[in-house]
Amino acid sequence: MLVNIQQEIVSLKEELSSNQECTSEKEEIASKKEEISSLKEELNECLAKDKPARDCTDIHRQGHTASGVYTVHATNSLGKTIEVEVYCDMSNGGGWLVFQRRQDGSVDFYRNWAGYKAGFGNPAGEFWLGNDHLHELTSQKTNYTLRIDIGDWNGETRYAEYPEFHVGPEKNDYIISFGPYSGTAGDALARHNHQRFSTLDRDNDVNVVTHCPRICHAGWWFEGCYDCNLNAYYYKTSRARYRYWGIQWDAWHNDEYYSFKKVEMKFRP
Ligand SMILES: [Ca+2]
Repeated sequence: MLVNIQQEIVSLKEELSSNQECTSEKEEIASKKEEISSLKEELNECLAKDKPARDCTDIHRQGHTASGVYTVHATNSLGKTIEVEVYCDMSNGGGWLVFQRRQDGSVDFYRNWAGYKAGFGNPAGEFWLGNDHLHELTSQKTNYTLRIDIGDWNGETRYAEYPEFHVGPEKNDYIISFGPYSGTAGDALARHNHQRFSTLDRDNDVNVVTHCPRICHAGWWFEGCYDCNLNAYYYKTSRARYRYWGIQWDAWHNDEYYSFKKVEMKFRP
């Protein structure tokens, strides 16, 4: 009897020790797996460093954490790689490619089709990046998020975000498209989803009796005409002199004579 028990103890001990081996082996495998995944990450970062940046998220990944003007690469309609100077906003998680800014009225935004196509102003100040670049840059990855930061004359700022942001090619009049709203500014852009771009010399809006760009003094994705008009006249006060001419976001300060103080439009993957 005693011998049996002793034998059983020995066999249990053996089993235990073999299990411990098993456990330590598992631990070793797990640690190797971790090592491999960290090496993979390192390799990817290294490869990304050598690749030209396609947007501000690539710039951010390359280790640039200061907001400012950077050069990104895009492919134009002829399939040629081009360099584009953009402003990268590294706040709010970083990697935002800014394509529009209003802040002091130093740049005239009442431009024709060619002006909006090519872009105007300076990325470090007030500017429009250009509709061709918007099409090229938003076509590179499948899901860019559009973010709009707006500041009023009381010093308050609010934002609106829309996933799946894309701007179509010139042959379709730069149709804008995006997904559902989130944010704090309210949704004043939904009405403009899938609209064509219109300028003072090209009325592509859906309002057959009104020339929206002229009435609203802007180049924009007008519908018939707007719930927001962010390229309008810059007033150095909250009160617009002319109705519809102010920088407007109807979901916040819903007043046809209101005009906002600061706007930035940007996107990132
Ligand atoms: Ca019209």
